[in-house]
Amino acid sequence: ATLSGALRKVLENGELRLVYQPRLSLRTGAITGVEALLRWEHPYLGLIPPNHFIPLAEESGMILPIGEWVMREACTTLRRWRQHGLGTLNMSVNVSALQLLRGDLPRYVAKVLADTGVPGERLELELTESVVMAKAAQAAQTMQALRDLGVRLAIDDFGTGYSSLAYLKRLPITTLKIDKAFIDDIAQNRDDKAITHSIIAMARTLGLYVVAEGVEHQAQARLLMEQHCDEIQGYWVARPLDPYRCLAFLRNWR
Ligand code: G
Ligand code: G
Ligand code: MN
Ligand code: NA
Repeated sequence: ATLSGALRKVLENGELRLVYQPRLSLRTGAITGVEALLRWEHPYLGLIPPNHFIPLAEESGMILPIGEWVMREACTTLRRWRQHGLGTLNMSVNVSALQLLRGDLPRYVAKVLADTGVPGERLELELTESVVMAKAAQAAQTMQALRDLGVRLAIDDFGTGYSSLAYLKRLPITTLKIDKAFIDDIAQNRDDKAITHSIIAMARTLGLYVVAEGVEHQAQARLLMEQHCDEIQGYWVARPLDPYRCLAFLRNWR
C-alpha cells in the first residue's frame, strides 16, 4: 500500500487530528489566539508530519476534503473554548493553494461559521506567499469575499518568497507572519535583525499586523518587542498542544 492510498482513507478512518499552538501579544502579554496544525496518526506508520503528506494531498486533490475537515474541526474546537470564557480567542487555519483557488472557499467558511456560531472576526486564514503572488488576480476576489465575512487573512512564511510589501498591500491582507528562518539568529545576526526591523517598520506603515514565527528563546522575544513586533509564536511561548492541554494552558495563562 502507498502513502497516497492510505491518505485517501484518512477521513473515513478518523486518523487526522489538530493540535493548537498559542500566539502571544508582545503589547499586552495576553494569548490572543492559536494556530491549528494538522497531524496524521497512521495506525502503523505512526505520526506522519504535514510536510510529508500535505504535498501528496495537494497532488491528489484530497486536500479539499481534508481542508474542509480542518476548518470545521478548528471552528468546533473554538466554539467549545468560547463557552469556557475564551470569547476573544482567535483561531488561525492554514489554507492551501488549491482551496484558495477554488471559488467556493468563502461559501464553505460562511457555512462553518454559521454552524458553529463563531464570528468571522475570530477566524484567520494563513495563506502562503508564493501562491498568493502567483495567482494574485484569481485569488484576490476570493480573498475579498473572505474579508467580507470578517475573516482575517495572513501571509504565512513571509520573506521566503519574492513579493514586495507594496504589492501585497493591494491584496486584502491583514497580517504578516515572518518566517522562522529570519527569527532563528535574530539575537546574533545583524542582517537578520535588520531584516525583521524593516519588515516590521514597513508593515506598520501599510497597516499590517506582524507575527514572528518560531521564537524559541527569550532573547529573540525581547528583541522583537524592542522592534515593536505585535505578536510572537514559537516553542518559547508554547509547543503545539492537543486540545485538552491547550485549553488548560489558555485558562491558566495569567
Ligand atoms: O507543525 P508543523 O509540522 O505542523 O507544520 C508544517 C507545515 O504544514 C506548515 O507549513 C504548516 O503551514 C502546514 N500545515 C499544518 N497544518 C496544515 C493544514 O491544516 N492545512 C495546510 N494546508 N497546511 C498545514
Ligand atoms: O509553516 P507554518 O508556519 O504554518 O508551520 C509552523 C511550523 O513550525 C509547524 O511545523 C510548527 O510545529 C513549527 N514550529 C512552531 N514553533 C516552532 C519553534 O519555535 N521551533 C521550531 N523548530 N518549529 C516550530
Ligand atoms: Mn502557518
Ligand atoms: Na510559517
